[in-house]
Amino acid sequence: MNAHVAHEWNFDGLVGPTHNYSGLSFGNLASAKNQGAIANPRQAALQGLAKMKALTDRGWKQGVLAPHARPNLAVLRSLGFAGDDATVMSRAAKEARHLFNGAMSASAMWAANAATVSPSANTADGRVHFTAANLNNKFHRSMEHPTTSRILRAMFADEAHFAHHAALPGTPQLGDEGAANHTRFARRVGERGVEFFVYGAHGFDVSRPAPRQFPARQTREASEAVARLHGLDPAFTVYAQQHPDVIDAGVFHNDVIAVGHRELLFCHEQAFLDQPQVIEALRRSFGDGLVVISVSSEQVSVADAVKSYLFNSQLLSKPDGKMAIVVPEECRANAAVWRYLSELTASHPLLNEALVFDLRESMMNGGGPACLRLRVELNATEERAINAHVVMNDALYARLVGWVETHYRDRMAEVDMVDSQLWREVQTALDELTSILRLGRVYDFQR
Ligand code: SUG
Repeated sequence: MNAHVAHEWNFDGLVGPTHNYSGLSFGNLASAKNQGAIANPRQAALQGLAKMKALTDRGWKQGVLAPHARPNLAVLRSLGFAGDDATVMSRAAKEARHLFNGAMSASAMWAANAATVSPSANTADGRVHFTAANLNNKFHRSMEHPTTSRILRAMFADEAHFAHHAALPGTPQLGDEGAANHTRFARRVGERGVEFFVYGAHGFDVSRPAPRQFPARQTREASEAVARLHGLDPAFTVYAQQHPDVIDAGVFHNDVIAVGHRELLFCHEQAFLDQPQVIEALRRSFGDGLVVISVSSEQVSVADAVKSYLFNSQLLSKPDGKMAIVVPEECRANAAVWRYLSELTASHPLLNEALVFDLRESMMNGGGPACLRLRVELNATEERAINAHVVMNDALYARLVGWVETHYRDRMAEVDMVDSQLWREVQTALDELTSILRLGRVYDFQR
């Protein structure tokens, strides 16, 4: 057996039954714009599953990351709402709507924010390392990491191969948003390569450049802590700051403006502060052969990039070594973006195919194809050590579609959320899901 035969796996967040539009993410333009819109959780989950199935059918390695239980009654109780479950929910909804909506959010679907993952080829102890993201910039996301950690441990349980780190301390100075601000470059999947950490601001030195209008969710200090925890070699670790102006233009995570895979960096020319130096640092660390596609503002404006999510795409290796790019329908609907992408894939020697998916329900909350997935590079030995029940295949797809159709509603407006019947539905659904995916007891209500 050759341990170097490795694959990039994508574990996609399965959209949870309370998916809704509450406008919770200041700085995320889609979330603000669609506040109060009526969501369709069933459709959202089926759209995500359709992407997973289509990529599986093309031969890419795909798994499923379970949703979280909502409302998060434990969080509401910790904030002083007492009584039975129904009373906690109705009091919170009446007295502190923002807390109630936060406790209802299905935001764990955006798996790119679940954790930062370093493959064994890069880590000092030769294990795959996971650090759950503290997501402390937003109340509704800050409550994800305890459950995320339990789910990741239930999927990657073998301590001989997998190391799990708790989220960093929950202060904005150590704000960590996980893989959405992290990319790995390597000549081949599974080989030692460069880890690229992108932060929005310095957490402690406020004299450094920072966005003015919207928050920088990730700090340099958080990125450095994750690199230390994972035992990364500084010679193969590069840090870069997001351009503060693009954060103010709605680029709340780096994966809204840049994506990388193997030897390719695909980004907007305004993605990083001091972009030429950033690319130079990457070339120095990577060595020869790094390919950079830097898209100019004339080709695609930052505003169009944010609207279409061109860079919130997945780059996937094909058997012949070329790559496909997975983009949302919004790219096809944007004339400038579609023209650019069609010309790129018709002429580029490496990136030669675009795959388009309807992810509208997630997109309306600012979550594109790349937000929905967590990448984990696994060699053959590690692949055999994962929980096989989370691996996408025809049978699991059919089972999960049936599960969604049985348990999910097709409408979620604000009024629909204040309903203790919904809480019971979620519990029933997730109990069943943990047995399908063999996760054990990962939810508070099961413990
Ligand atoms: O954190 N939206 C998410 C979207 C996350 C996208 N992830 C990546 N770019 N990797 C966020 O802003 C909106 C929820 C609401 O408004 O109801 C939300 O949480």
